[in-house]
Amino acid sequence: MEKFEHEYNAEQIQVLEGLEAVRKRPGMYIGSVSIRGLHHLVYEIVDNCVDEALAGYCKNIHVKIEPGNIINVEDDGRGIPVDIHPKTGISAAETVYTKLHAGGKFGGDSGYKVSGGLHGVGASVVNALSDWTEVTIQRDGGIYKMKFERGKITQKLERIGDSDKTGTTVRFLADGSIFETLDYEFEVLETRFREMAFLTKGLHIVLEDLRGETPKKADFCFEGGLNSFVEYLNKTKEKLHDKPIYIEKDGEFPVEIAIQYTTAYSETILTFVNNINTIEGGTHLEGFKRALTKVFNDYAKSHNFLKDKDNNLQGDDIREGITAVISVKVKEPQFEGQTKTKLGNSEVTGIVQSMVNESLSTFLEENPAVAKSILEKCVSAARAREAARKARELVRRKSALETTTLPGKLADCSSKIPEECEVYIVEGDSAGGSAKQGRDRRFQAILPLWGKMLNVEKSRADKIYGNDKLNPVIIAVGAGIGADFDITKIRYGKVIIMADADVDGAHIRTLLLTFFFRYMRPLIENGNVYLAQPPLYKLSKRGMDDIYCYTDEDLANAYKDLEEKGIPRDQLGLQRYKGLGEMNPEQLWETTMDPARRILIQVKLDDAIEADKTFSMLMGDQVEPRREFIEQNAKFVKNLDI
Ligand code: 0RA
Repeated sequence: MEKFEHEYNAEQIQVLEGLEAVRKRPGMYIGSVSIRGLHHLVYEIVDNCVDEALAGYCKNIHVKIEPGNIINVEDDGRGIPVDIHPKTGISAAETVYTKLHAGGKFGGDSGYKVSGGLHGVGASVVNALSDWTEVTIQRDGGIYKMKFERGKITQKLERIGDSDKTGTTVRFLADGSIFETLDYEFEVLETRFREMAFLTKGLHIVLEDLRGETPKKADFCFEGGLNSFVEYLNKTKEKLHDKPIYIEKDGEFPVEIAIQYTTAYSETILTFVNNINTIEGGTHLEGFKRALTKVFNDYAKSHNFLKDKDNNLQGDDIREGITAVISVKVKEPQFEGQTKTKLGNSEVTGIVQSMVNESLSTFLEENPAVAKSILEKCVSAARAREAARKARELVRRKSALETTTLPGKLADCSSKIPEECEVYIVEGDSAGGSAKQGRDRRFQAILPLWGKMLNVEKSRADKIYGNDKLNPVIIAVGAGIGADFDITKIRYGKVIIMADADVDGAHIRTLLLTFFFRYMRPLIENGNVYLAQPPLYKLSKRGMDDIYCYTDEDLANAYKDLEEKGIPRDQLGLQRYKGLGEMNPEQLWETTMDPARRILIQVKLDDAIEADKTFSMLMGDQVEPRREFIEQNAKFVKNLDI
């Protein structure tokens, strides 16, 4: 919005070409045309409203999903300027919706969007990818309206009435010929808006879904900002101190941090740059970690928490059980890394570091009781780390002696090409036996597990190394665990969990997924983890091929199909499978293992934040939230869990 004194005629031509380019290669601008890209359109529009809120002018954002998947976003900001450039006749508002700002958000290394200051960056992209867009602006005593189709103006901005309010309303229908689906997922938008509301203290965001018979509504406003975020993440965890530690400073750039320790063994640190989740971390996280390590070590030494003064606490010890959210606003962020979600600006490290150094050491001096409970936990984490190191060395030495011995129970496949190999992790000896006989041994390996699996959510790393249930899994996968995990070393392209479709099966599935999530997360992120889907029913009749049904719905459909072919229900034998063990090797192959016929569910990590919460809740100490979750998701849990 800064300059409107360009050569407009030339500019205009460029505008059209620009939006054509967006329609030709939408992925460059919004990542993909899947549901993810679709949701991105809404985020682009809402981001502009959040910018207006950050500038101090907008308090409320109201997002509606209307019937027909029309999105309506209304804010009470100043309203996009409506003044018209005298030479060109083009309004500022029209320019915002038709001018493609330099570079695409996902396009190469230039032009990454800087939220918090630069208005209207994505609006033209949304416009270009929409069947139609309507913009209504209230400002300067009037109501103004303009319309577009597929990015081209069809109704110039005109004053249609009077208003003493200010604000902007955008309504659009995404282009069905571009997107794979137009079906917005309420829960996905809800999660993102909750996050946005946490990140912008006091901003009120309402999301309404008016598509179904019963409308849905989510309403977010957090006066506590990041403190509220951390409390939300820790809802089902045991806290070491009541209130989060809060750091907020506007130095060279704004930094906001909230920290709360729990009794958990995992660490959850979320980082944001200009409200964008930097999943791969970067210099802000680096600065935070350095300060944390230094401040706690200094405090431990000066207050005699360490027996051996030369023995420092390590970063990992100090981060055990931590939940923290870090939010920085940087003018020209450099994003690096595989998914361009790692902050690269080197000046950020030192600034965050000195800020945290100062605030945190003051906090500890002023709150000795909190300092004590955190440090006691750090010290016991350090002891456990030492024990873990010994356990690990023992494992290493053993395996060095026995030269890469694979677990005795593992029936390996003959191929050694990871991309084509799969390992089935199977619960129980009898199912394991059938799987071994039924498999295609060229590329399918079987690893049977039995007995009680370790709950990693309640165990420290020292219990995990050398654990007789997990060790075979670690060695079979072959890529190490934790910080040592190396995805390039995996021995199988597919790691498939095969468990019964009952409560015990769900339990073992959850335990294994928790383990993969906490100790081999790249395996999930890379899409290597799958759940096998054994059938629930078999329908049979003499002279007819058996029909396997994987859900109750499948069964109902099969009955209907057969009835239409003149085969009534009472002539059919129905077998209900209670467990994998009831199937013979051949059946197991046909229904659950044959790549041509089986159903595999790929475990995805769309939202690591929510997954983290779910795992700590499902596998953690508190019973009540778990019971609630299972009641609310009874069907979900029964069929699939997580
Ligand atoms: C630039 C200047 C001004 C408002 C905005 C942008 C603005 C953009 C959007 C996009 C969605 N909602 C918005 N609200 C405001 C106002 C400049 C002024 O009044 O002086």
